[in-house]
Amino acid sequence: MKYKFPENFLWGGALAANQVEGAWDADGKGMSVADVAMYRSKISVDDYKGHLEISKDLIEKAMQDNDIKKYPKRRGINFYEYYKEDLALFAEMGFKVLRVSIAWTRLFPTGEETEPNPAGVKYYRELLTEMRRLHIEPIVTLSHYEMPLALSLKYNGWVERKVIDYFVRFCNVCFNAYKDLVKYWLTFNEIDSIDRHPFITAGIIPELCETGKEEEAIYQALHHQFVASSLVTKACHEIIPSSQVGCMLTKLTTYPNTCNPLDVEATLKKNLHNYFYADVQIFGEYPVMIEKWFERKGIQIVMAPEDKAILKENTVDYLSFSYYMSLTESVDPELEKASGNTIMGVKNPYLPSSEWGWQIDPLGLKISLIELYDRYKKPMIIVENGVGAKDVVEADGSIHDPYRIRYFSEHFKQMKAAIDEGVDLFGYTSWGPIDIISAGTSQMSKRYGFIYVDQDDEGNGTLRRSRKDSFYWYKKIIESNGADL
Ligand code: BGP
Repeated sequence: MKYKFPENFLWGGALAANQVEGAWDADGKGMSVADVAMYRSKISVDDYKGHLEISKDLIEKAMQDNDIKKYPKRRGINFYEYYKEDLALFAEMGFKVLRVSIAWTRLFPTGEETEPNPAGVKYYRELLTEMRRLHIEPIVTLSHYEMPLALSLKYNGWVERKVIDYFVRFCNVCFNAYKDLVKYWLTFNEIDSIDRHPFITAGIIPELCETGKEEEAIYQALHHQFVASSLVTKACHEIIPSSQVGCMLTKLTTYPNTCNPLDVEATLKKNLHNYFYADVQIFGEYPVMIEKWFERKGIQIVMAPEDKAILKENTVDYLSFSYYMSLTESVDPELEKASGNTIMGVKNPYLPSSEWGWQIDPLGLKISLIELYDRYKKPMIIVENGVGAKDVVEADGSIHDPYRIRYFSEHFKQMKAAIDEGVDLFGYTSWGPIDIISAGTSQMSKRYGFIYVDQDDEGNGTLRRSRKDSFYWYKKIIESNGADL
């Protein structure tokens, strides 16, 4: 029984509306930034970094193009229609918790409406009610790559301060409409990823930025998201006194490639920059080293007089984060280029990689948990973790995924080891408990689920759901609260 987790540990899974729902223009929903994300087949460093960029021209073409095969996120896995069946499968596994997001454009199609779309409000009420009926606790992400495309085209997304008010309006509708159903809220998904994916996270279109000021625009947009996160945290506590509001970080734990102090210094800077995003939402102020970094880079952020107080007085209740891999940093640019097949950074020779080049590091999760708890002393929940893989359906319909069971088993053991060292971890939601559309590549073949969905990268298939071997394994883990690890 050495792996038994704390009583009431919240085991479950995590989804995002834009990657599962489909029904991209149903019942009054407006177009979101995700709806113009195209399918990408190759996974190379350049392609990975390149294809996430966007242009007004690409957007306008996509808005006229109804070839849903080109835009996999428009179809997702049709969760919008099948959610009762999928929730029943999650309940069969014994889920205590499910993380979902509310697509902003189902409630506010362009983001600027003064009243919400009733059909959107109704859909999420039915989804959340069904989760409650199945005794599954919702964790609701308010911004998960689903901002209105109209705000991106009209204002260059979050660069415009006015978008704060539109987001607060959207969140207030959610808090009031679902206050009897939802206790746990998350503001921005992987808020740190704005500097890696400025369009899907903040609606920023490079050509709408002042030439040479693209990076400044990203951090201006980020500041507006920080202010919005604080304002909605305040509103949520007022509307739902028992609520818990969290921030969310991509935990990119990075190791130095050698003990050369230059590598160590580069790694330290990378890890501190990664913390910056949670620092602001947990400590309520910008770290002085980030302010100095802005000065050196000539980045000037416009703040309103009231912003510092807003940030300081409305910090979050808990920290959530995603963890998939660890990274390795070298000051030698040739090394990074030479390693080639990892999506980011230098390849770590001590670690295996997934088929998409993400380095699999279970101990890195324990390291991450200890680092984060030591820094923030806040209750934590892991809200994304898992391995994308090309699963095979056998002739008899079975799907054997020992690699996924091994990935989870090793990561769960490290979670328990961290808890035994004093870390306050209150839950875990695997990423993509059911196969869904990849955020980064829009592929279906990058499968994360315990449940297989019959659909290929081009959208062919019956959408039939099938239990993989890992479905039965995770069910046992939840039943035994980890004792069966
Ligand atoms: C995170 C996103 C998730 C999820 C995950 C896996 O950044 O928050 O939405 O997609 O990445 O990435 P991918 O789907 O590209 O494999």
